[in-house]
Amino acid sequence: MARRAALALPALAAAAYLGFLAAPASGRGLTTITVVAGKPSEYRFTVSATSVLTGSITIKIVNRGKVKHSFSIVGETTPPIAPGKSATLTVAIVDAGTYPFFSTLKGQSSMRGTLKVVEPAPKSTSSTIPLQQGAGEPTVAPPDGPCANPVATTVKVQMIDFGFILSQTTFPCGTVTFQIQNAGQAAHTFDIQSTTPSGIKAFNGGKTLLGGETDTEVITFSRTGTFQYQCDIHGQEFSMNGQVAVTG
Ligand SMILES: [Cu+2]
Repeated sequence: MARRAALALPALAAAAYLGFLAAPASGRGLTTITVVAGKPSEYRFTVSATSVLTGSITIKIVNRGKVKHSFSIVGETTPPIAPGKSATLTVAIVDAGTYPFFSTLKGQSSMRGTLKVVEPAPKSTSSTIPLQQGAGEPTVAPPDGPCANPVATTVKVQMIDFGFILSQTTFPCGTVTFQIQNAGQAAHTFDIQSTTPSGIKAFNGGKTLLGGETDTEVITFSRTGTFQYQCDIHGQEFSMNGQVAVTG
């Protein structure tokens, strides 16, 4: 099987990601407001919020006056509410705008107002971190051999849900500083192989980074060759892995 490109999103992973984004944030679009009728003025409404968010809006109307009042908005109307009693209306308003409300009872046409409904502000997430240009897969496969001429290199690594973007996937042997940033929302690790003192390739482990977090990891490549990297959490299931070429 051909190795997946670093940016490829497996269908399963993509679906899970979209599902996560579609889930509403807590409290968003679910609003409860209170309307007082009859107090401080018998033929006025007092509303607890001047503007609310689009979505499901629950309105509790409390009659603190001395006569019955009703409350009507977007075609939904309470029954007449006796003094001291309350009623609740739940309405769905999907478009931002200014919506009139009023009492429908005889002689109460002055008892009216408007409710301003606004769109929620866009939720800022770590996924808005600009993605850098990716290097793709290495085009060379250096043989396993000693490092004759060590060079210090810096490689930028971005984690996304679910893959890696490396600023370069081919670099010289020597000390490599990986500047790692999790640009996704899920937690990830960047775990890359190098050659151990006993001469075998082994993973170095990687710090778990939450969405938006960064870390710097310094790895010394004492031999040339190809080396694997992976997310220890999603490496197998979501093919969140790849390889680098370390040249002499
Ligand atoms: Cu991961």
